Amino acid sequence: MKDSFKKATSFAIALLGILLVLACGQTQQKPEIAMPRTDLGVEPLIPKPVVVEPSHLAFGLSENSGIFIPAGDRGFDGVGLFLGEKIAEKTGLKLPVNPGSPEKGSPAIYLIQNPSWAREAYTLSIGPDSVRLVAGSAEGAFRGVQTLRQLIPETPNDTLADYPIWPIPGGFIADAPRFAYRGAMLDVARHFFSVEEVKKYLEVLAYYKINVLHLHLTDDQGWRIEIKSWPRLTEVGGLTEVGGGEGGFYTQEQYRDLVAFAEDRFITIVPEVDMPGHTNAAYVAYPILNGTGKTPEPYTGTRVGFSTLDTRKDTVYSFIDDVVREITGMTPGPYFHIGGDESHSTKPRDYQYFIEKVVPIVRKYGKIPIGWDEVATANLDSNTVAQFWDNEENASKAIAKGMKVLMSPARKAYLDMQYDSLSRHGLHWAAYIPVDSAYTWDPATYAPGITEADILGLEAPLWSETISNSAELEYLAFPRLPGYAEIGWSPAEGRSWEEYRRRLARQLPYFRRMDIRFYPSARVPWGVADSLLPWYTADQK
Ligand code: TNX
Repeated sequence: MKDSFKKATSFAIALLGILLVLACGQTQQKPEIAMPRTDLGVEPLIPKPVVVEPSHLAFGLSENSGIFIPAGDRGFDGVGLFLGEKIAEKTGLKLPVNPGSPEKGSPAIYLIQNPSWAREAYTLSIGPDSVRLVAGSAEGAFRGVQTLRQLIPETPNDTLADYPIWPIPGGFIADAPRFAYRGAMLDVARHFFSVEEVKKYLEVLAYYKINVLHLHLTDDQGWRIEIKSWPRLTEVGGLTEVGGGEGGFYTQEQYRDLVAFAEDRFITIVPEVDMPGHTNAAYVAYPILNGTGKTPEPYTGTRVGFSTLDTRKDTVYSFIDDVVREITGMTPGPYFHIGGDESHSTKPRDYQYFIEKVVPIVRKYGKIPIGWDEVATANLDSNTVAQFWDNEENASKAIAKGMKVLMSPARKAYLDMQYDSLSRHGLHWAAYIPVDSAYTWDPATYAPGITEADILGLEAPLWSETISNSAELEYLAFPRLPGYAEIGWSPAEGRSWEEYRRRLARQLPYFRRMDIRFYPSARVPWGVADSLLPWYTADQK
């Protein structure tokens, strides 16, 4: 028995040897490196790709690798350089981008365009000799690059050769998003966030294939964007914030810089100027805009619904025209957000009149208007988007008008909701949203009457009444944000919290590398001692 087993094994080894020699004979160029067996099927990719077929082989990323991009396509150039930068940040490898034609047999990453494909679709074929990323556009290639980044091991294998090799699990991935609009929103009005803080957020959004950042630029407590024709908006309106801090604002130059940084990551910035309510800071700067009849005073509390523009004054509409003109002039994306929420101090007929006057202004500057769901109470046509946050009746009205709906139900998608009653930051007027609750819902089944075909996408808003810096932002956004990214990108079928939470736990090295001070929810199996997690205090257990 033992003997025959031995015989069989030595026969198998000999056969393997022969096969190996044959295989070497085919490529011939380099000494064969025995790569470890891999499993692409268990990699912690977020969002989960549509198709993943493991080959169990590996691509050895090393100093010998190069990145090749199609000639003459500036978009692909940028994506190739971005990939090179990110590989350098993670591994220290400085790979040449387009170093002439690849040497036969040297391992290379190819970005390849197939213009007949959908814009964000891509495939990744990872084999022993090459990684081939095929995409319909530079944008699709950029999404695929995020998948590739996530597949690079945190640490190299130093035993395979006399230089470090990062084995990338082999196989095939085919992927495309479920929704065209996968957004996050940041309220920079209640508390101001600097350009650097917003860029840090954008960097992580891109990693999870989120493609929109909606900036809530104005509110009762502060006006955050320079408008050259109305300079007091920032000179006066920019100086306040919740809690009495010093506020702040973006100069137009800084705003353009943010937009360009986002554009490099194929993220669209959607600027919001909230009106006719949420406008106290605007009319503290220019009292002529005030529609309340009360003397304007700066406001640094957190109440809502007390302010309104004067909807019957021509000056108000020339003001809005100037604001929309200046901001859309810096906005390459297709949308402009007009707010429209919680205008409790505006009479309903004035509110409707106002929305119906502002929508054409936005259109005049070539943008698609978006408004919070209340805007659906006005007479609008199908070219305006309603952002559902609270009121299902408003959403139904929007759908009846043929408008698309952007899904941000507060009870599931509000990043400013506390995880539980012990959370350090956040509110809980809509719900407590623990990490699993944020993940286990679907935009197309959330409310009766809102179906997949009505939905433009989803967005996770982060209101900033209770947060004022990156650390606090990250406490609320992470680890919930990757879940919204997955809901927006991946198919709904087969989604499971049990499976997802394991992939989420494995984002830990990335969170650490990015210095993301996430909330270490006990519902996620982080796999390290609690004391090694950020924000850990014994009372949180
Ligand atoms: C509701 S959601 C608001 C915001 C607040 C937020 C706090 C929406 C359109 N309006 O003004 O910041 O709740 O969670």
